Amino acid sequence: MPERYPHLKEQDPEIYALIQKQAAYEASTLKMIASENYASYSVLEATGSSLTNKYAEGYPAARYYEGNEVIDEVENLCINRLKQVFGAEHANVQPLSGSPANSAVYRAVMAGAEKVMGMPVNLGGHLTHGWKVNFSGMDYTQVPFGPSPETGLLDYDQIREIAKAERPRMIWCGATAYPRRIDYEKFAEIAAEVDAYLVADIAHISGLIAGGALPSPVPYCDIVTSTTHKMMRGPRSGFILCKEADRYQEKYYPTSKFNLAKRIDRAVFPGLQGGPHENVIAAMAVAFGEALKPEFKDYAAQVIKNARHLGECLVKEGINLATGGTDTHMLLLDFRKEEFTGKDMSDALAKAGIIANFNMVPGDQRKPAVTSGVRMGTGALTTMGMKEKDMEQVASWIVRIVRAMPDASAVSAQIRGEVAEYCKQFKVPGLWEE
Ligand code: DSN
Repeated sequence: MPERYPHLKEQDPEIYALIQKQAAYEASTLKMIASENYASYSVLEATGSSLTNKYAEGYPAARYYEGNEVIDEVENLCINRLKQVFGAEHANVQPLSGSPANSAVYRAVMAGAEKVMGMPVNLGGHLTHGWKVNFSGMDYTQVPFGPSPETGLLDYDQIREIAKAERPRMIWCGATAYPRRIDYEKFAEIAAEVDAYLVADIAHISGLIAGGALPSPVPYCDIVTSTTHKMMRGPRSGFILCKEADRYQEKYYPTSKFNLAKRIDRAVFPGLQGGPHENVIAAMAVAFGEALKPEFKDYAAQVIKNARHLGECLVKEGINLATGGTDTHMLLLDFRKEEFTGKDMSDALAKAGIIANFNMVPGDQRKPAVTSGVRMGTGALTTMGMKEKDMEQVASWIVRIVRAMPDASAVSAQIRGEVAEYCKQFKVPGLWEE
């Protein structure tokens, strides 16, 4: 492994050694956590740049500190690239990550303890979509919906019925554990029928949308939020896109002088955050620049081809997948019929160097701390350069482990060596390349 970070190595060898240790671990294992990826060296360098030293509370041309002329150029470049990537009217790039972005949405469109319709975490949603132990479930009332326990698919007629009966003020469409396309047009019809704001949380799939491999929610939704470190391959951060005008201004904000875009900006700063992380905003600009290149389209398409092929190989060997397959980067392996749990399986995979996470699957009767499923994704493997034939190799390792359960320790140990050897033929950005 190349020696990096010479100053850090000299001044703080303990942290330096831990960074190198994690890098070595990642370079010899398969990063299959569906929400992770490898950022490019350019993204890493911008994240680690001297822009970290500047306070810039406020927005471009309206800061509360002097000396932000260059910082304004950085943030404007980031905003303009992001708007170009998604064809959005308005963009805010200051949310520190996905949950802060979603918190700002509540502050921008919810007045009190109104109803928010979203998927609970155990049905594939996110903490911030109204889950009971999150602020969004404590301060607001969640109206839950989720995929069918039988098919694993969203049932739009049922979603419409729930929305009409409950009349939520806001509807989240978006998921952390749903491998199929979301029909934003249908959601938009439903939201319009009940005068609800429609918000898409595209954290998992924003890179696939940016690369043109999945349809965009931007034309259909009032607001779209995302993280930037998943399929987008940026730094750990978040953003919010929205329409300038609020179509419900008369109904919900008749006396406000602020349109939707202005309310989003005010919710992020000063509503929830102080100084933005301009080094990270610069790194986001780099990632959005990468997403605008033609090769990013190839990347996004290959991520999905890889996930589909991996799924087909697993199904052929008798492994059940929620919904039977995938349209995205994500697979949900369904072990409801097995004696072993999702956690048993993700532990066995990790011992083999295949790093994924245990996850609830539709119709799961087990508790969230064990689950019956394993969630995995192909974003990082595709960034390493893996293609369909590599997915066949990955599938054969997974199958060997499943066959050896409930005690796969010997098989996992054997595969651990094979995985490490296999990884050597790929360049892992940020770990091995110079
Ligand atoms: N933690 C993310 C995930 O793994 O899906 C969601 O925020």
